[in-house]
Amino acid sequence: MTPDERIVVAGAIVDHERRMLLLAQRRYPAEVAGLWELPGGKVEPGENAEDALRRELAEELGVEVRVGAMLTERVTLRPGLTLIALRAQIVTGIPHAAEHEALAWVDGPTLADWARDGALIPADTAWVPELVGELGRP
Ligand code: DCP
Repeated sequence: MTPDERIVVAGAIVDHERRMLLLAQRRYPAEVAGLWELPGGKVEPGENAEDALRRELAEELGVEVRVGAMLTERVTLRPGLTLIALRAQIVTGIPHAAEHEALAWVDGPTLADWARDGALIPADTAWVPELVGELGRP
């Protein structure tokens, strides 16, 4: 990884039963406005991915999260910008859309449907098989 490599970290936030995943609907830019994503944002210099995710989710959703393990897929958004996802669960707060158009909790079959119907940000479809396989597992 070069020094100017930037990471975008997204949160795969699941409920306490690990049955539902939280998706957030983007407002901007125009190419992806209206599409759904795992909420997150860029890791700032001097920050690690876990801290960046906690900061972004506090800003965007108003929640405090416990951060878990990384999902397998890493996506190159463009040269020098890589997207990763970390599992997360809400510890404090009820998520609200401070920066997004809307939020939705979806179960595995719904996530698969939305992905098939093109409702997700293209990059985030990389995580769908892994998430669909995990949601609802005891
Ligand atoms: N992105 C993505 N999937 C996600 C989250 C982000 O493909 N689940 C992409 C969209 C953008 C880039 O990552 O191209 C940066 O995301 P954000 O705009 O959400 O992050 P920031 O708000 O930190 O970036 P900026 O400061 O540029 O607005």
